[in-house]
Amino acid sequence: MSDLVSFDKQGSVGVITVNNPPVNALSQAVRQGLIDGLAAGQADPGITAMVIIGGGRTFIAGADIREFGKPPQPPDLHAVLEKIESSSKPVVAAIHGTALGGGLEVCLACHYRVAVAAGQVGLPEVKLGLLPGAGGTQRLPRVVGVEVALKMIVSGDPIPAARAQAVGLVDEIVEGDLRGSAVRFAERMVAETKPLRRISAMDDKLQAARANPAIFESFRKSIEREARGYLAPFKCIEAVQAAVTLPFAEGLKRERQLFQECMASPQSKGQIHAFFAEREATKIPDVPPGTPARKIERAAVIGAGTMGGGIAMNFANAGIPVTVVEMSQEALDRGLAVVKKNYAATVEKGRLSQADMATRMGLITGSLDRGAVREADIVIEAVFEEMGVKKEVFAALDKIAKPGAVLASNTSTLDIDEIASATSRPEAVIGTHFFSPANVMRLLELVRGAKTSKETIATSAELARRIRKVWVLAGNCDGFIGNRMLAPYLREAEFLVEEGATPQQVDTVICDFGFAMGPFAMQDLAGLDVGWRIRKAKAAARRKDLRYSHVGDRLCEQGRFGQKTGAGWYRYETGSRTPKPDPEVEALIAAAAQEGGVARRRVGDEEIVTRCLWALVNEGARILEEGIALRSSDIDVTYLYGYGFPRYRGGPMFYADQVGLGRVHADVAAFHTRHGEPWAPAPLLERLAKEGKGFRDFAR
Ligand code: T1G
Repeated sequence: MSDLVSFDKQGSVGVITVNNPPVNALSQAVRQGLIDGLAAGQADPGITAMVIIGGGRTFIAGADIREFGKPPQPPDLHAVLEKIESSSKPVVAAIHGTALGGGLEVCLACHYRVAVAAGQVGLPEVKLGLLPGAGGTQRLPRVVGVEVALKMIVSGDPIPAARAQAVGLVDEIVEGDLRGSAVRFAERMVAETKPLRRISAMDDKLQAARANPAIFESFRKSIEREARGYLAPFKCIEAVQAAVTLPFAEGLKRERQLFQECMASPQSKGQIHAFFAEREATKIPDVPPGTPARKIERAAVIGAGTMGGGIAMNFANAGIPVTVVEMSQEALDRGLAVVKKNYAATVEKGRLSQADMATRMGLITGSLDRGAVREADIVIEAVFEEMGVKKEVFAALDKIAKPGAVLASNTSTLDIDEIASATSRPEAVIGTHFFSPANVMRLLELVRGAKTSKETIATSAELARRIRKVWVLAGNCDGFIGNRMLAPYLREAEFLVEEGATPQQVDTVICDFGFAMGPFAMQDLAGLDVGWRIRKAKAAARRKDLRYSHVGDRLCEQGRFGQKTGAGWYRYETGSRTPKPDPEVEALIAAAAQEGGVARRRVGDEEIVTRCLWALVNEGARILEEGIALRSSDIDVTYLYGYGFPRYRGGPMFYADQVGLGRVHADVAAFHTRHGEPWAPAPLLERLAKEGKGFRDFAR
């Protein structure tokens, strides 16, 4: 037997245990171990049945993703599954934790499946830009029917054991000792001489779809919007369709073809990069696992505006009592009413029960007394984005908050060290930059000040995990990682419209590239006045890096702040969020171009992509070499979860590596020649391009 798979007997049942921490991935050694275990069970006359179970915290969570792209090592998973299904002795899968991907495919090759109630099963391959490649698309529809199979495979979301039992995927939910229960279940199957159920031979659940082939076209239509730009979801549908139209063995072949098409596509590389980047971001070299972290049992939020309310909802959603402090009753009532409306909308959509809504609202308390933060383990300030206001709040918190409490600011651009200097405990101050809407957007940018302690970082990271945020640690600078890169991106977008493009052309090109939204529609959503205030503050501070198109200022001077004023870069009909091109804006742009002496011309789509993307990447390279981001993949995570960057492209830095830094640097250098200083290539980009390397190769 291999070290990672053990075989032992319990009564007349052979128990095959997979022990490959942390998630029992199906590495080569595990596959070989399974083959050996099955052979041992088969060969032993004293063995009448077998159980496959996972050691540690979970059943098998899939193929070993780290093996992808490497030369395949035998035995392949198909061979393992063929051995399981063709066994003459019943094989029972015993599921706890998560049976995912290849792990669920192992279960589907077994003759029976039992699970603990907390178990989850799913086929998440589509989230990696792939599809279930070991029979999952052929066996699952044979058990649960085509409709359920399509939902599970195309969404990639796991289902709980009870639901799995309801759809016929799990035969029994067991309590207590899983191993013992599975052995007893196997013995019962033998005693009752139950026929071995080989899923590959089952067909009845496919009849309905065979009689109604339109099911596939309508399912394709139903995902078009959400899966825009993605390859894998549509390949998944084709594979399930093959299960209905082809015999099992042919269907397997078709699945393999489609799997290889996904594996060969750049999309799976982008999505697999995103998978590991998200996990890598949580590793802070000087704040290792085990760094003491304060337990957050109570929280407080200063400010009940859009951000404050959304932040408070995160705490309530995680079961943490939170006090929201405001200056006036009217502002407090308005803020809490928005929170209530947001929860009611979620109940309306059936994604939250009325009872849960009441529980969460019950965890949110409003107060006009700053003293109410006295018991909080963390206080997050979400007040007006102005340094003076922030410092006044922190000076007050310093006197009220209990010793050891984390004092956090939701600032999106301001200097954390200057904010911390208003307190006597800068080690307890950290930036917790949420993204709007804060109860929806998954990204949390934690901003480390010069004096922020490791305990404060560890406590904030643990909190981020509890409120289900994907977090990235950023250094302290103007705009941290995300907004600092966004500034040159927006700068180029606005120069492009001055030079001849239109806002809708730029937005369309950027959306076709895969972004959830283009730069102009995004600004209208966020509000143009935020950027205007920052530009004015910088102008007042005579900041030299202030070269930008003045069209945005012209719009704001006319009170066009975006959706909230019914007009910005676009105009909006009352009650509608649909951006409509506005000839007034066209005229305003032409006037600004003339004023600036800009000769307007036809702007091509390719130029729009490269100028916007490389503006991001060039600034990203500066952020990396300054140590504001620890890794280029952290920048990718920031843009994937905070700015709607297409996941199948892996993030701006990964995308640049895929294109090749030689090409990126050449484009940037050409822009530098044509458009001047703001396009000076980042030294790191220049160096890596010369060395033929990528951002992935950059290590501090
Ligand atoms: N392969 C390799 N490493 C994996 C892995 C996998 N499948 N899953 C997790 N890890 C690593 C992860 O990088 C991290 O490493 C550590 O395990 C803990 O993970 C043929 C083709 C199971 C729900 O997509 O969703 O099967 O950072 O931090 O939050 O059809 O991991 O510590 O070095 O995420 O408790 C399909 C992927 C594969 C499941 C646990 N399976 N994993 O979550 O821990 S494709 C998946 C997860 C496939 C077949 C196809 C989650 C989890 P490190 P973690 P967690």
